[in-house]
Amino acid sequence: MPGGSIERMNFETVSVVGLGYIGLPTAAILATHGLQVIGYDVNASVVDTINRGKIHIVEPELDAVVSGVVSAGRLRATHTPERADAYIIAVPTPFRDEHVPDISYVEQAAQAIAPLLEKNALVILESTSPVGTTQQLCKWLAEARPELRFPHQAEDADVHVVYCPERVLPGHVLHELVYNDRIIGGMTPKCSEMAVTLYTRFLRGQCLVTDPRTAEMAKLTENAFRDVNIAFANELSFICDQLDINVWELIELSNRHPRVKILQPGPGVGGHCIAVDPWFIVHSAPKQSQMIRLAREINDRKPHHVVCRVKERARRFSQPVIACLGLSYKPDIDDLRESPAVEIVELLSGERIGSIVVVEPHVHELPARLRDLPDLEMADLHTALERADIVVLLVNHRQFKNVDRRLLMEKVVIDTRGLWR
Ligand code: SAJ
Repeated sequence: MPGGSIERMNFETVSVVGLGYIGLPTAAILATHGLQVIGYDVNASVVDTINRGKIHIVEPELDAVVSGVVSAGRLRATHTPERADAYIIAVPTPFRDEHVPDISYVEQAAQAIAPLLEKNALVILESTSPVGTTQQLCKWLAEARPELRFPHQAEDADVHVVYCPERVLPGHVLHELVYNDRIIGGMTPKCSEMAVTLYTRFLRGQCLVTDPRTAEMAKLTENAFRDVNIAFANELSFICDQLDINVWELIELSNRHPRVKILQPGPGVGGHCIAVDPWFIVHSAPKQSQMIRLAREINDRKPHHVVCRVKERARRFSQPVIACLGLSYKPDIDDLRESPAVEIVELLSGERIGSIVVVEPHVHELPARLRDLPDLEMADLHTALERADIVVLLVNHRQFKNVDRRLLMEKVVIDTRGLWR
């Protein structure tokens, strides 16, 4: 730890701004560790759901934890921001057209909490953010509260500001929140010390202290690293299709080398993180980010490649039934954000090759993007397979793994995940 003695702040109340995939589990974990947590969200139905002890997202075991802390009176959700000792901002940071980062939700969060800030308050930004966002956050807060000193203005600031990225894997959030190491990018050593004090209330991993710009870049780097590695696997799949080689076998064999660990090709890269965050690096340093940009482009090309393969294989049919298995962006979750499977179904529908039957065991209805498309409906797995001429496996859900292989006989099978090889 840089800096002098650790001032043991006695945090009693924490306000979590944004109760989504990161904010809600974080609020719940803090509440189970003796803190009084106020969750603030602009979405009224989210607030109502949480106050009833329920959750609006799918994440293993989160429902039980939220129900417990709400009924114990340790977590409460609200539409209006309330005063606390510490504020954790976990709002979305999407991009606009041309992959320009949109940090307007961070700005709105700053405006919401600024009037409540008191001397010695701690403000933590957890949202994945372009480099420089934490400094910008300090400026927004300082503009709103000119009578307080902020850490970009003075080392001995009144309000302490830290960037501390979330790095948890959807589907394993409650475990990773506690056991992952945490990067702490304080604007000053004192800011970091305070954040370490708060996180060690529940953290079993280590706190790794740095400055906010390095912390912001570290988060982006982790996801860009994974994106580049998936792009390598996806590029191999293009090459193997061309050379008529089984890419799954190829990767399995290559990975038997002690220093080779190739990831898996798929229908493309989805989710709200890996398909988005590398663009924040490209936007900040476009000339220097050539491989990161190319990886994004390769991964974005994959859904089109899958559609071309379906078109080729569909030529021998007139009006085939195409079963598309899975819509979520990865297995065993309900999250459809940036999902390549949704994009593939939409593109296939636009090709008017035949009729499409979608199977997605984790959602009850088609997403808005697909709802009104012609010749497209949802069905259960068995019905879809019975009716299909062409089966396109898009997500390696557990339910699809042990499908009765007799139902696949005499059908064209395009397995984008290597699940049935
Ligand atoms: N994918 C492949 N091949 C692979 C691995 C993944 O095609 O070998 C695809 C998945 O199918 C999915 C996409 O990549 O469409 C992303 O899935 P993922 O499991 O790699 O990652 P996310 O987006 O669920 O979570 C990532 C994690 N980052 C890293 O592993 C570096 C997580 O730790 C982050 O906290 C999260 O992004 C985030 O919030 O940023």
